[in-house]
Amino acid sequence: MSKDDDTTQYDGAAGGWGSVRGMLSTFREEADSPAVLRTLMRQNKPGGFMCTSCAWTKPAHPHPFEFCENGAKATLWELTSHRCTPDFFAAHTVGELKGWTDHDLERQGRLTHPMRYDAASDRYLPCSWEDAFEEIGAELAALDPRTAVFYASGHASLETAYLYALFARLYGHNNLPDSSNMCHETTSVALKAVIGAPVGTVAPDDFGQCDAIFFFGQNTGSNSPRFLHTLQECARRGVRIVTFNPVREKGLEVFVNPQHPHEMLTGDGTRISCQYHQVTAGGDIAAMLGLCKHLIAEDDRLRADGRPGVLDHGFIAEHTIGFAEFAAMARNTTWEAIEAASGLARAALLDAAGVYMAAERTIGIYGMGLTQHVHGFENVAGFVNLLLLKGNIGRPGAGISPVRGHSNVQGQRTVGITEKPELAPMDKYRELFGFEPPGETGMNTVDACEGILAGRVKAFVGLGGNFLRAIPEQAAMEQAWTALRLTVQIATKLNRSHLINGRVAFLLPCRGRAEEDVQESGPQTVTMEDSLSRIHGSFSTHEPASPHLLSELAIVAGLAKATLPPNPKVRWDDWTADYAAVRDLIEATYPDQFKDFNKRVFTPGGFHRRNTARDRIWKTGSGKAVFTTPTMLSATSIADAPGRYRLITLRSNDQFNTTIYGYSDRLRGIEGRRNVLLINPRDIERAGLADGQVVALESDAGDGTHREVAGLMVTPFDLPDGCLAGYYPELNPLVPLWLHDIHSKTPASKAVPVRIRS
Ligand SMILES: Nc1nc2c(c(=O)[nH]1)N[C@H]1C(S)=C(S)[C@@H](COP(=O)(O)OP(=O)(O)OC[C@H]3O[C@@H](n4cnc5c(=O)[nH]c(N)nc54)[C@H](O)[C@@H]3O)O[C@H]1N2
Ligand SMILES: Nc1nc2c(c(=O)[nH]1)N[C@H]1C(S)=C(S)[C@@H](COP(=O)(O)OP(=O)(O)OC[C@H]3O[C@@H](n4cnc5c(=O)[nH]c(N)nc54)[C@H](O)[C@@H]3O)O[C@H]1N2
Ligand SMILES: [Mo]
Repeated sequence: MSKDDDTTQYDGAAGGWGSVRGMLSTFREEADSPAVLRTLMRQNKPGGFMCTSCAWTKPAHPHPFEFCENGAKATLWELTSHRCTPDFFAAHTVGELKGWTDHDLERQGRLTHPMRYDAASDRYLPCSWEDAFEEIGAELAALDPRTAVFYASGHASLETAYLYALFARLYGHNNLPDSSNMCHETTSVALKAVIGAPVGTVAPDDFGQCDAIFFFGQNTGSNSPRFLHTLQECARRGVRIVTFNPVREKGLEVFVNPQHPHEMLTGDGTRISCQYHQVTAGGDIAAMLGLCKHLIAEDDRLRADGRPGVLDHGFIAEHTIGFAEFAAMARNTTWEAIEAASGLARAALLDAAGVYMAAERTIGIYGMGLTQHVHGFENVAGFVNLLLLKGNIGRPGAGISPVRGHSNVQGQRTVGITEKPELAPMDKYRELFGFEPPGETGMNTVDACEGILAGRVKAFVGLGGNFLRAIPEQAAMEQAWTALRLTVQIATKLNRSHLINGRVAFLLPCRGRAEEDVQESGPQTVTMEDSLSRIHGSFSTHEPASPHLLSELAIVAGLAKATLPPNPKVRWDDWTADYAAVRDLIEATYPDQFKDFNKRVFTPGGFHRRNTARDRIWKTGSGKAVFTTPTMLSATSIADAPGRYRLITLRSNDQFNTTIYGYSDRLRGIEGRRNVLLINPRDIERAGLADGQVVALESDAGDGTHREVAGLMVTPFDLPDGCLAGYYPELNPLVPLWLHDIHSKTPASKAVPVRIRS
């Protein structure tokens, strides 16, 4: 596919000197000290601490610098020398801070003291930990537990997450939304339904054995850059990498490895994708169906000639259900319909299908481009269809691999953070702690937002994250938020969610993962699970940002102890004194997955948690892997109309979710601003716009609600016709709360219906 000459673009590769410059400038601005450098060198090494950025796996044999530009930025951002102290809060009212940008808020540095909001002066005032716990405990104890929501962003460790979920259930609710609800919830629901395991099936070794990798909607260069090393090794080995993405993402085109002096000096990088298909936003169901249609047609043709086909019929017969119905649908769907819904030409799809047919072993990789759609479930299920056709799940060198977000988001789910009681270890809670856990299904993120809008929710506790900035429907949500009785935010840095407060509001500062955590029994280790289901220990000796900080685990235990009546089996103080005791609880709760947990904490490369689908044991209703017959070709639910565009909200190379490090989206050639509207030159002309013009976007979801973001600069960019792109979280006010994946309620942030107002 050719590139328009007049669009914004970056001609360099991913990695290379640009990534080194990116790291150095963050180092100079944030944390220029030898101690910080020493800590950085221990990042992602066995016995060291695990990166707080993405969830990509950490190898057993790390490189000298086992971190990437963005992993280094995340650490430097946490170990910054800047401090956001009580003096800062004395100097600024909360009302004033509401006018600040996300970047400027977090740039103030690490929070240092527990703070309580004082409505009379509209300021945060320092308070003691004892007073904070006591008041929050009394507030929670006075409420109906079912009106409280305990949110978790995916940073906190397995130990903290286990205790947080236990706290919620002892208190009396399953309202445990987490960041995964906005992210890979589609994966948890769809993969569970079709292969019986809610997580990916690929292990690190599989990348050494595959012949092809298919990529749908994941931006490796920015969001999991260490994975580029694996991709580079694969590409060099001759593995064919085929990408489907409306945006030509640099990291999936060319990579210059900063660990290789020759590449750095010559600038010669490795070509990553051999084919790059700019599918329209929401066009993947059709694109994948096109691939399947061609395979099935070829198989029919060859077998009619008495030759071996291309499908793995043995596998299909033994291990799957639903093939006949799916194949009939694929045969009956016309190429015209597939081309229209995918935005791709039949010839392009045949090229991609050719690679898949020729490959013995294929890995499927995906990210938010598949999950954040109204029919995200069908996207994921469609990808599984494609892999099942050739038996590419549950054998070496093959499998499906969702690339998860936060560094422990997958792990939090593993140890009980879920609103669904059937997924929580209720029997073990009864056995270990002697209480009857709540049986009622709790609230996920969308339910919690609905509950807040309707006034049913009274209290919100946030274990990390920036809930109000990350969710859809921002305007209405911010307004409803102030009616909450209690808001408690456990955080490292100041963000917008700390400025919209309930009537009683606390901001509780915690230590970060890159910092030393000493408790009564001595220095503590915490653990997390990566995207490939490997569990790693994380340990740091870096001095905490302030002597007044508590660990996340100590804060959760402190809140729980102040809220709940005493119970001799529930030993918050002992668990805080020694996190190994919490790992023993995790092992007792999940004996199959966490056998010998304390002994295996520092296994190089982590230890693998068992995934049944990897062993071709399908824990689905039928006991088989499932072919899903889609009833739609587009992952969007709103029909195209004149002037209506599909808006993709995405991340720049200079942010971690709502944390905005800076204004350089180097890999897309967008510098100095985030208030851009990316649109292709043909659409600019058709709409009568001009490059550089400032416009507004309005919601066009047909529900009569006015949603708007103004002040966006028209920026020509290589995108499919009818697709726009811009940055999350600035564009979140445009996403309707009801526009989410039907099965998992993951907000549909990737094809948001909008119109342009000039
Ligand atoms: N540095 C850094 N690392 C991060 C994060 C970060 O913000 N910064 N965030 C972390 C988190 S929580 C997560 S969940 C992950 C997110 O990582 P990704 O899954 O990569 O998420 P996004 O950047 O939102 O978008 C993914 C890609 O989907 C493409 N896309 C959009 N719509 C479609 C579509 O309809 N079809 C297809 N095929 N592609 C589409 C976009 O162009 C983009 O390249 O990264 C994690 N890692
Ligand atoms: N439109 C649109 N919306 C989206 C997305 C999108 O692609 N488009 N992506 C969605 C996705 S995938 C996700 S995961 C969510 C992200 O939603 P969240 O997880 O809620 O948001 P983050 O930006 O990761 O949270 C940043 C804050 O976490 C706090 N923090 C950082 N480190 C720590 C720590 O170690 N401990 C504690 N306690 N706090 C810490 C800091 O105060 C920081 O300000 O956003 C979602 N929203
Ligand atoms: Mo995420």
